[in-house]
Amino acid sequence: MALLPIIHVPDDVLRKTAQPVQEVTAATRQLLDDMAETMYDAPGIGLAANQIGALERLIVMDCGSDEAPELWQMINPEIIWESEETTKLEEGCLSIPGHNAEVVRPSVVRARYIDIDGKTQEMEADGLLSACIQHEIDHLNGVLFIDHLSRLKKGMIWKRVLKSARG
Ligand code: K1U
Ligand code: ZN
Repeated sequence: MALLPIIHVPDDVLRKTAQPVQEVTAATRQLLDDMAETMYDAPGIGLAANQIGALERLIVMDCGSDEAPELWQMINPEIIWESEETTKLEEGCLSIPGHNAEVVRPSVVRARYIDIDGKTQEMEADGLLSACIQHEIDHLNGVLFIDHLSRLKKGMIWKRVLKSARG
């Protein structure tokens, strides 16, 4: 297992589209394990491959508790259904540290993905897990949570981000 450096905005890799994984190999499983270790160490509840500079469609999530962890490791995840009902939830991002904001997203989603054994699976998520899987799949498409905010709110965060990036 290895800890991987997490990439921060305004790095271009966070705006790139990750490519589908063609074959689940030992290297895929190793990368997912390294991503899980990196997510737990951060600490965070999710991590997408773009955030560690790998443009492959891989995500990890754990919205469980310390007593009952619930690790998800997904290959080529996609949303196949989303509810019309929406929920506003506060989000953070390990690639935009120190800037949280409320984001409105579909309350419930159904996702299809490939598991670490190469099997196609489906799952349904609500609450924090729903926001998290949508946030992580956004990363794979080069989308950040601030893109869901008003121009005013996004502009305020972006100004502060660029100021701290300049040092
Ligand atoms: O993808 C990421 O940047 C990870 C991000 C995921 C996320 C958080 C909140 C809503 C949707 C998606 C994070 O994990 S930010 C850190 C965080 O949420 C957290 C940190 C410590 C304890 C509990 C949560
Ligand atoms: Zn993020």
